[in-house]
Amino acid sequence: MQADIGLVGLAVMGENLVLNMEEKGFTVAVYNRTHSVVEKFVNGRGAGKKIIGAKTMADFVKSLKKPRKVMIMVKAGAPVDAVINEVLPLLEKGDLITDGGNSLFTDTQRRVKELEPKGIHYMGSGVSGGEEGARHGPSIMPGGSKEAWEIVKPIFTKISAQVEGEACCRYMGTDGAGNYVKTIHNGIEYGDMQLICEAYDILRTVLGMSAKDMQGVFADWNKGELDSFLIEVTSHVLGAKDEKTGGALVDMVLDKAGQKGTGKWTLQSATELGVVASTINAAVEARILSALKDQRVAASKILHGPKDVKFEGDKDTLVKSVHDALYASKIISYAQGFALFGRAAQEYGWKLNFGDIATIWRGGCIIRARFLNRIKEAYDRNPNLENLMLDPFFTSVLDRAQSGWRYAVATAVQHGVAVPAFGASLAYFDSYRRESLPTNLLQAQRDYFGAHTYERTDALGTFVHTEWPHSL
Ligand code: NBP
Repeated sequence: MQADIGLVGLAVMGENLVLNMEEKGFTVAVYNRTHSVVEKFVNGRGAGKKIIGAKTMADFVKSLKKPRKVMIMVKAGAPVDAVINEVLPLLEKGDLITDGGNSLFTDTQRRVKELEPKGIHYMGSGVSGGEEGARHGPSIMPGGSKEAWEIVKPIFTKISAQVEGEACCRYMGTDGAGNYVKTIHNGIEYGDMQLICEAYDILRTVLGMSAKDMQGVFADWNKGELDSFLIEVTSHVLGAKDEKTGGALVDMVLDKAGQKGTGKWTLQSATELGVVASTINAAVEARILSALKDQRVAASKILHGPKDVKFEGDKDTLVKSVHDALYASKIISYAQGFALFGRAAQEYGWKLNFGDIATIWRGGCIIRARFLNRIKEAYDRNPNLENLMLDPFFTSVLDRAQSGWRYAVATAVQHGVAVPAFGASLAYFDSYRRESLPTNLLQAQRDYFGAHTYERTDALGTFVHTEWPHSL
């Protein structure tokens, strides 16, 4: 028996991807640094299936059909290089390695540069959807040469999620493009989750709603334009009971989160490329602040919020406004993410197809949502759209949602509820849509203390310096 593809790294993602591939008709060879993991898998979940468990890397490579296709599914960073170094001497020209982990796109660019001259195809193929997605159909974002893509295309398009007859896997672009798209996907995921948490916080803190009440609200929202995996997850989480106390399980979960590579990488890239990613930034910072639990507990006894505020408005109106704030902020977050794609494509010479990106995120991945169809349609209408907010559909949604959005943010602020992602999104909208910003004063200040010069509004392109009065 010869394998159609081999996979190295049998942790959560690897194991489930192998079962998915096997179920879709492929024979899969598997290898893992710790061999007992292979034995456990082939004798357990993989038993009786077209799966070849290899004891050594040499046996693993020997079991692969040519051109050999090796998928690496190990921890990102040095482990990926370790696997490449081990497998490389055993491969021949024309063989292919694809890394399915959350690798930094510049690592993939470096690996492509090292391996392609040796005649080995190298791809970075981001995989989203967690355990469930890997097992039954993830969203896959492959990057590398077109030739390499053609080699893995039949397998990847078959194992990925399918939405309306279309595979949630399309070629993203050369070298690190696939990993880059996956990184921004994860950044957007951070944003989506934080926005939902802010909606939840307004409902529970300002309106005093219970988890059970909110479960109904989120379930309801999931039937409309917010229909998405994460809203559904939220309603399920809010509905879960704690067996120990009999109350809502979510109320027993510690409010402390970490943040890993991809959120940070999204922000680093945005800063480097000079693109605003304020919604994602707010989400990452919210996690950083959440991690300061001890400081927050101590501060809660010293720093006080607004006193004697009681919500006296209409409850349904606020719930509806929070919905609108969530939807509008989500549009802003995606507008920023896609603007980042636009700049990155220019910078790295990728031909990113924005409609394709929205298409392959519609299924399999964590941010899957009905709303992605609207993004796809926007880029179908205008592939050169400068900012998603300018598409007529999104312009009209923002128009419609903005009064509720402002009301929700203002109410949260009045009640001392932090809404960093709602607020950052609204500030982006209000800055982007204004012909005139207060930056005229900023430029004048800079010229005052540093003779930086400034451009006059009545003589564009001419930079002048003024000896500003030092006393009046
Ligand atoms: P982990 O990220 O936990 O990695 C565990 C695997 O890496 C094991 O097979 C382990 O082998 C192997 N490994 C390590 Br650690 N160091 C190694 C080395 N120096 N040489 C060879 N193998 C090494 O697994 P995962 O959670 O399945 O994720 C795999 C990739 O997919 C990661 O990049 C992750 O960020 C990404 N991803 C994960 C998810 C998710 O939901 N978990 C979702 C999407 C993407 P061992 O058994 O010998 O220790």
